[in-house]
Amino acid sequence: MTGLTIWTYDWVPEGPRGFVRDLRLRWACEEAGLDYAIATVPFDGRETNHLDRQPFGQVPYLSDGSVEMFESGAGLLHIAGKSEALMPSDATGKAQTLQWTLAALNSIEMVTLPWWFLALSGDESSALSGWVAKRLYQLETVLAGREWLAADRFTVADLLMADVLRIPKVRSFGQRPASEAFVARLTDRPAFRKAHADQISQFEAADRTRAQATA
Ligand SMILES: N[C@@H](CCC(=O)N[C@@H](CS)C(=O)NCC(=O)O)C(=O)O
Repeated sequence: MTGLTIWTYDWVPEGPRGFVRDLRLRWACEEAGLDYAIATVPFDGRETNHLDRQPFGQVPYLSDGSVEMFESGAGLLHIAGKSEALMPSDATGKAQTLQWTLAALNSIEMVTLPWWFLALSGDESSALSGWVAKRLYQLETVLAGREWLAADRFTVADLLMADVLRIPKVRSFGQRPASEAFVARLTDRPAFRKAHADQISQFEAADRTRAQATA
């Protein structure tokens, strides 16, 4: 595949629809007006069927000519490098964007994801709750004082932070009006809405294909 191609699963159950991380990459391409294709790898057998492309059997991964990469954050930065719409080219703006992109993954999602996962498995009293509260309220203070995380404008850092914060269990944690306004603002962007709708449509089409195959 020569152009930018985002790889995701061919189908997922209802629960993760609208949240599969290929959406991050779709959203970035939509914001930047970049052409891209979607390609799929089977959900069934995911533990082993594409380890050569994503060593943890997960999605997304992308190809862009000779470039092949996994990790949604890495993919986002790769895409952001193609467009000023996602990352400013001046040194200060770029540094701020990189900093907040990494913070979304390594200071926020790094805490919220295991907490969410433990709760899913029934561990609501997780010791991680205090850590989640600390991080989310620290971020709330930041967002109360500004519209964008980096460079006084929309960047890929906002996209990623909003995607981390919009997980329903995270979004509804405590009273955090600035964070809620941030997520609402970001997910109201036409590029997000298109990416989200496209992901949902893809998996709904896969439902129909599966139903025909078993009819
Ligand atoms: N750190 C990875 C996480 C990827 C990830 O969690 N992907 C999920 C979908 S959003 C997945 O493939 N889950 C299936 C599995 O882990 O078996 C990234 O950001 O790309």
